[in-house]
Amino acid sequence: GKVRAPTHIISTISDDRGEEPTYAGVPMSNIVEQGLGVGDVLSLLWFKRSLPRYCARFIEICIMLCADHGPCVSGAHNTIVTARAGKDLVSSLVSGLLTIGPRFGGAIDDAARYFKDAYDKGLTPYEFVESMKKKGIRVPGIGHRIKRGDNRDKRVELLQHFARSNFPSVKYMEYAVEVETYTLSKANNLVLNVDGAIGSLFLDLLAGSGMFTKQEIDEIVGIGYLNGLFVLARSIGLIGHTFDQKRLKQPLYRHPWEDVLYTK
Ligand code: Q5B
Repeated sequence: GKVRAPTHIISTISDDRGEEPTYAGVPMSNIVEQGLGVGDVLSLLWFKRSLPRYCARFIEICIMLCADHGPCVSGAHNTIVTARAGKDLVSSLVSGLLTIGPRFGGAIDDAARYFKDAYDKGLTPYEFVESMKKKGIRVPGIGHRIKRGDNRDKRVELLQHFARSNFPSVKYMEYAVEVETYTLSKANNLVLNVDGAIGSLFLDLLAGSGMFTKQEIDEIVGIGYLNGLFVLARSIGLIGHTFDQKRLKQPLYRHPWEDVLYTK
């Protein structure tokens, strides 16, 4: 028989060798002709399967709602400073992306991990939050710099409304809401934030859609797919901030001395 030289790369999500490229086996023309959207493409390339329409729509809503949150957040600030230093698009984009992490935008995976673990173990919100406190870990997906119990994050409400109307089950999200009720009793800024809403609702999508085995869900949560949603979404805004600064011909940024506490 034929002897094939060993390959150096294994790839399973896309193929450009045929007449037309395929994503997870689905030809590009099918994607266009069926009127599929970015949520469907993401499902094919990240999860290697077509998901029900409401799942693809949920993914698209996450991307739209996280695309930008003004110029003052960490990512946009870095991008603006970099663009004003005369750097190119990619440099400005990645300098903003590099701020995404456990405090800013990158708490989705940990929120999913901790909420799943606590819910599956049957911990009450009190037991969960207090056990996190004992370990010295802030609850991922809880807390915001400007959002408060009396000034909720509209994005969270929109995601919750969509899921309550379209998902077969929202048990993880309802658990996250119970956690929020408890954390809000401790401090008014400890709201369920957009990372926590997406993290808990994606658990509901994975568990309730019937499209993933338990083992696949554990792998997705373990590997950490979900921060990718924020990275992807916020890239849209960071690119916009780069163009905005260039269009406005903004000069090199220098932080004012008056805003620095010089101390020994
Ligand atoms: N405390 C987000 O903190 C922030 C606590 C907590 C228990 C918590 C903080 C946090 C977890 C990570 C997370 C995603 C750093 C946030 C996002 C996207 C964004 C951003 C935008 C966008 C805010 C005051 C007291 C202290 C703390 C305690 C705070 N959080 N305790 N669990 N989770 N959250 N990140 O306001 O006793 O005084 O020492 O790390 O989910 O990034 O719009 O800006 O779209 O761009 O700086 O929405 O909550 O509060 O640090 O002064 O803490 O609350 O231990 O207690 P703050 P601090 P104490 S969404």
